[in-house]
Amino acid sequence: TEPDALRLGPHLLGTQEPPVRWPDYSRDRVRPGIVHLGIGAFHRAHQAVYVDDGLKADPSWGIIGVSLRSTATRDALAPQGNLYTVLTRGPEADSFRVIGSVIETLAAREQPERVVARLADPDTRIVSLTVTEKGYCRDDSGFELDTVHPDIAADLRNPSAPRSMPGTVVAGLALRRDRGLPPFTVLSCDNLPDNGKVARSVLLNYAARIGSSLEGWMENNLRCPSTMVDRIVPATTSNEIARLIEACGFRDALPVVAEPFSQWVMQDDFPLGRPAWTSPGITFVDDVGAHEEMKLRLLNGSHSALAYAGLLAGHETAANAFANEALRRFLTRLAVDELIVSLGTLPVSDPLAYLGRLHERFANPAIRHPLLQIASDGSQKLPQRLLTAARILIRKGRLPCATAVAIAAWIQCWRLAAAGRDGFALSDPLADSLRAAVDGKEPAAAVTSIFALRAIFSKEDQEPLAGLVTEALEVIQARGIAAAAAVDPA
Ligand code: CS2
Repeated sequence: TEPDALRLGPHLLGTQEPPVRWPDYSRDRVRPGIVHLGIGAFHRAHQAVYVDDGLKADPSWGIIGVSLRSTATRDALAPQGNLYTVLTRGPEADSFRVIGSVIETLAAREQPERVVARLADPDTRIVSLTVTEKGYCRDDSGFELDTVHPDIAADLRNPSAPRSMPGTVVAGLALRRDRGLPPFTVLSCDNLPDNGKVARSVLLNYAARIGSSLEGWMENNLRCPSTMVDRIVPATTSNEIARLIEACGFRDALPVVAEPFSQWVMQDDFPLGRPAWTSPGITFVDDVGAHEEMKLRLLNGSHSALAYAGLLAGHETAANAFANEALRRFLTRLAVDELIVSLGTLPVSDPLAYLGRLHERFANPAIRHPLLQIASDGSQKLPQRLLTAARILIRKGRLPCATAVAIAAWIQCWRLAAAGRDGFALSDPLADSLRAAVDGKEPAAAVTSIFALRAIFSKEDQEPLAGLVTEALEVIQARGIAAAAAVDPA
């Protein structure tokens, strides 16, 4: 085992030379201002970096990072004084930055009272969220709370030791109201259209179950600005840990790895204030919708298509799949002929330039982004990434042929997963239903049962979409993904 002196920690602050960039503020002065729920790699490579940027100007916005499920992040970060490194990997060079904005990490399953106490603390003025799409516990409408969700049912029985995001946030809000404190601002940073509205809606639905006066108080006082977040952040592996020992001379048990690009667009609606956010990646706008839709469809829609088609073509990472010319052409056709066409008001003047930059990001060979990671939770991602575009195109009288190929690729991945094929261990909260829907079925029957899943598809999603997806699935089955991807629009 290595001596502790090698481990990243506060003892290294102020002693270190380049290449590492260290906090430019005195960490002793940092006070808590934000509680973040869902402290995974994405938060630490995105919002926590922007918060770090603002601490020199205003040290009152330190982050208390909470994991709702696991203890791994707390166990890795606490011994390092919650310091960690962002390893930014461009096509040519790496850069290293130690982030000090996280000042405490908590594991909610083990310390629920401490989490709720932190939420109810007057210092807490923002509660930010990266709990993934499924963390909102939405029902089939995508907007309301699923009150029969097992975590929600458990929280309603035992509201003081919550497990779900809505249960946790509302437990904090209820205490604040009892103490005469104003609500914190809830800042959703998940890849959902109108993420602020969705957050607000599930929180109000949950509160209504606790009592109508709490719901009314939240209705009048709770602010949930919407945001669009963007940075490609694959899960950390032992490679990154080794790279830091080699380049920086210290051991960080949980660094994050990310691409150079980073962007955050949000509504400036923070009644209790916010950090001094002046970083170039941040834009404040009144209406985040157009930014979010463009990003969700062009980046995330392409990403999901690349993941399913890439897995079928035998690739493991996004950059490898993107180096496959047939897949690259397919993604271009998908975006240019269908996804861009589906968008209303564009927040950029040149969508093709945006797409070009996106494709450069996908091609970055220094980022090893596992396709299985992107492919996970498809049931939660497909609607806003691909289905909305298909529906809009159909309404415009056009056939979403490429989008149908992407949906068929997703179904084929589940057929292979159901058959136990190696490399198709897809994770999804609806895994059982998806497997049952496709297992042992021919394409047409598989598509019919998949389209009957109301958490994903609506009653209106029938012809021509189901037919196009069936045709594409037949081609994938008979001639492979490359053949399906090459088919030109009818
Ligand atoms: C990806 C996103 O895993 C996924 O589903 O599409 O995490 C993507 O990398 C980010 O949204 C980029 O901002």
